[in-house]
Parts: sequence; structure tokens; C-alpha cells
Amino acid sequence: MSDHSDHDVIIIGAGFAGMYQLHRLRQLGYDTRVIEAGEDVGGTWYWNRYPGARCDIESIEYSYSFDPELEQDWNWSERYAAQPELLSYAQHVAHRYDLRKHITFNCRVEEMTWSDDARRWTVTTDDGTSRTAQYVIAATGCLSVPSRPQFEGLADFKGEVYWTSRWPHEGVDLSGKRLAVIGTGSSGLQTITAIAPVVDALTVFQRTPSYAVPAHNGPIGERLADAKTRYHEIREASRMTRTGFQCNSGMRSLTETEAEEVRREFDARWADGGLCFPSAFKDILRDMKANDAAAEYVRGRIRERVKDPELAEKLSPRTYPIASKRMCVDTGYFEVYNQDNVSLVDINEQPIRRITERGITAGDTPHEFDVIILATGFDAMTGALNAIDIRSGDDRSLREKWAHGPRTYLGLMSAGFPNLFMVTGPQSPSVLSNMMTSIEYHVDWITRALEYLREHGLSRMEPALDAEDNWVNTTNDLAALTVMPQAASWYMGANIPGKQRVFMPFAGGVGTYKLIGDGVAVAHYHGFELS
Ligand code: NA7
Repeated sequence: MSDHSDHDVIIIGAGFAGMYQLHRLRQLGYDTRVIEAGEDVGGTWYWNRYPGARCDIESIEYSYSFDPELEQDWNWSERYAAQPELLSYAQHVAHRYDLRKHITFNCRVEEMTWSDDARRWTVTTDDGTSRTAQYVIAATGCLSVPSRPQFEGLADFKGEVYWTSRWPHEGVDLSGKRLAVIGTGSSGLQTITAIAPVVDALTVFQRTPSYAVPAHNGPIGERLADAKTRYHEIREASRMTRTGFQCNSGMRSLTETEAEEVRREFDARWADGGLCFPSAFKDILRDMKANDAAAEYVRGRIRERVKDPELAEKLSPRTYPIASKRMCVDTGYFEVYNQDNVSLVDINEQPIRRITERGITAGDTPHEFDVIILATGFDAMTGALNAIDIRSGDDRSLREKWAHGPRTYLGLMSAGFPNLFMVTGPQSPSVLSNMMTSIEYHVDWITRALEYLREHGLSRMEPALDAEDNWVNTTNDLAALTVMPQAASWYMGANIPGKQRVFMPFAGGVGTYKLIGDGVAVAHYHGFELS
């Protein structure tokens, strides 16, 4: 299929969001082109190929729901899918719905300019090509722009350097080598757990320890067979939860529950594993006393798992509320520190002074390595959109508009930038949820809006400024009802020097958000200006 230059819709990104959006619009006859920086589909699961990379949501929930036949045909092998299986799934979907011919790969969007006269966006890519489209849909991902802290001397290091977010496709042989890992978020934890058994020596440089719950991963077995008999019911229920997957959210307050019963509830969730842990009681995210109790339970588990009490204490998070950063789901992470070949450097005690030709100097101690792995995270939620020079008709840029934090209506559009939609944009549930549920909801919402415009002979859609202001205030108010803004997290933009600290996701929950989004659509897109 030729990649001509004028389209109805341009979608940026061919991850799970961009692929589903493309499929929906093709079905409805829109001339749609996807621009994708990678060589193939898959987004997050195309780039993040580090050892041990795995989803933190169960396969049954982290999968498309739009086609019952796809649900029946695809067989997940594990309770939590690993990166290779998720990438195969993305590739299967691309093949099954014949998506690739509408995607331009190895191509990055650099600039976009809106013309109000033409009612079109001009989209310019890094190969110098310009295309136009009536609508642009940014399916650019929430965690797609790596954060690369400037460690002094990194360029001098004579060994190998790898970023987890850009792991070489051909893989890396780490056996018998001396390794450093910097970063102990999800990517760091998964990498450390996977490589510890094969490397000669591993030193972990930790700035902030993570709260982690066990995955209890394994063959998916009966879970899949059961899901296949009632997928529809599972999806319907998940869409109305707080998190976009089923969690049996506790209706009791921890602070009003007997200590023994609290313990029993936590034990049950621990035995089950996964991210449902903080949903045990309704006040864990709202009340510091309840939050402290949950945090202390997890620290107790770390003390059980790590033999050296001093080391266990260093690995125990204490400086931020539990679940105020996305929790990690681990498979034997803490036990790794019982191995003789693994050591921990707490960089609060021994700051990384510089990277040298031979390794890392922390405090006054030089450490020698063959390989340094950086698992330092992402410029989350706004990074990918701000990386594009997006200009409105009067030459205002989105980047400037968002300098003091993102401003959107429903996390779907931003005033002043008509006909530009975002899938899982800031101020929508996105990273606080099962991304698949949130992606499908947004894609369906955007598709329905485009159909509405088409059916009513309209060609321009933009949020009203007061609707946007109200939404920004609502998202801030909802976050302020929780303990989440207390952490220096990437939800707050706190991991990026100079980034405005503001809580970016919508904390009201997936189900509530859906009710609001559906209501806005039913009320003829209340809060949007259509013309
Ligand atoms: P995260 O969760 O942002 O983790 C990044 C880690 O790197 C975290 O431990 C950071 O410490 C650490 N970091 C970042 N910069 C530095 C510097 N300059 N020095 C030392 N340590 C540093 O990213 P992940 O990729 O692990 O996970 C992202 C999401 O992907 C995850 O939540 C899941 O949803 C999947 P900090 O905490 O900032 O002190």
C-alpha cells in the first residue's frame, strides 16, 4: 500500500494503542496511516527486551478484548506474560488484521502544525517527509521516552553499557561477567533477578528501594481455560473497576479492622500474588496510618526473605507511601541478595561520584565492572508528546503550554490543539490502571467521536478552555485525596530534572472515568467545541 501524503487520520505509534486504533478506523473506512519509530509493531514490548522483562498484569487481563475470536484463538503460556510472548502477540495481531501495510516503520514524527484554514495537521517526520491529516491520534505511550541521567564519566567506561529500555535485539551474553545495575524500579528488579544466576558478580546501585509483591508466576494452566469460558464477563467487570483489572477491592477500612483480620487479608493477597495487594482495604491509598500498616507488612516480608538483617533494612522502602509509586511484581528478587555473588550499594550513603574507565566510584570506593546496566526509567506520560514540536495555528506549542504541567480535557485532547487526540494521555487513568483496558476505552471513545463528527458533517473538535480547566482541577483534587502525591515519583514528574512536579494520572479510577467519558459522549461531547 503506497504511503501517499494526505490522510484522514495519522496515528503516531504502533504499540497496542496504535494497532487497535488503526484496526478500528480501517474497519470504518478511514484512510489511516501509522508512523512508527521502531522496525516493527509492539511499542513497549518492542523496545524493552531486557532479561526478565515481563508484564505486571496477568495475561488474561493484559490482552485485547475487542474480538472474541482472537481471545479464543490466542493461548497465553504463563500467568504473567514475558516480553517475547507479548511481542509475538503484537505481531500476531498485526498479521491477523493485516495492519502492517498501513504502517510506516523506522520513521519518527518530529513536527506537527495545525492549519485552521485547511483544518488539517501537517506532520513532518525525521526523513524530511510531510504528510497531512484531518485528525492526528497520538498513541505514543506513557513510558516510551527513556530517562538518561548524566552520570559523569559514562562515556569513559571501557566496558559495555546497556539501557534496559533500549536493550540490543540480538541479546547480550552476560555469563561470567562482573556487572553493575543502576536503578531498582520494575525494570531493575526484573533484570537483577534474571541475571543474578548467570553473572560472575553483580553490584546493585540503589537510590530508592521498591515495594514489591510476589507474582507467583507459572504456567497459566486452568486459568486460561476458565477465562475462555467467560472472557466477556471478565472484561465487563474489569472495565468498571478502579484499576482496569479485577482485584476484589476491599470495602473495609484498615484502620477500623482488627489487627488479626488485617493480617489474614494481607496474607491471602500475598499468597495470591500481584498488584491486588494495595486494594485490600479502601483507605490504604488515602490514610497514612492505613498505608503505614500495609508498608510495614511488606517490610516484614522483606525481612523474612533476606537473611542479612542489615541488608534487609537497606532493601526496605521507608521514605514514601506504599503504592504511591507503581508497585513491582517480583519473582524471587529479594532472595537474590542471599547469593554470595550479589551486593548492594546504597547510593544515599555512598553517592555515585563518577564512572571511570574501569567501573563506578561510589563514595570513596572504586568498583570494577565489565558491564553497566542502566534501568533508570522514563520521562513518563508527557515525554513522548513533548518530544514532538506540536504547534497550533497561531504558533503556540504544546510543549510551552504544558511547561507547568499537562493540561487536558479527559486526558484526550488539549485546548488550542484541535483534532489532536491522545490515547491514555495525562489526566486519564493510564498508568494507574491495566493499560489494555484504558487503551481500548480511549480508542473506542475516539472512534465514536470521529464517527459523530462525520455523521453530523463536522470537521473540527477541541476542548473548551473552561472544561479543560475544570478537568485539570478535578484531577488535582482527586490526587490530593490520596497519599500518592507524597512520593517523588514519575507520576509526579519528579524523576526528570526541571520537570514541573504535578500528579499526572487521573486517580479517580477506571470505572468512574468511563462513566464520565460515556456521559460526555452521550451529552453530544459536552465540554468540547465542535464545528
Ligand atoms: P522506574 O520505576 O522509574 O525506576 C527507575 C529506577 O532508576 C529507580 O529506582 C530510580 O530511583 C533509579 N534512578 C533514576 N535515576 C537515577 C540516578 N540518576 N541515579 C540512581 N538511580 C536512579 O522505571 P522502570 O523502568 O523500572 O519502571 C517503569 C514502569 O515500567 C514501571 O512502573 C512499570 O509500570 C513498568 P528513584 O526511585 O528515582 O530514586
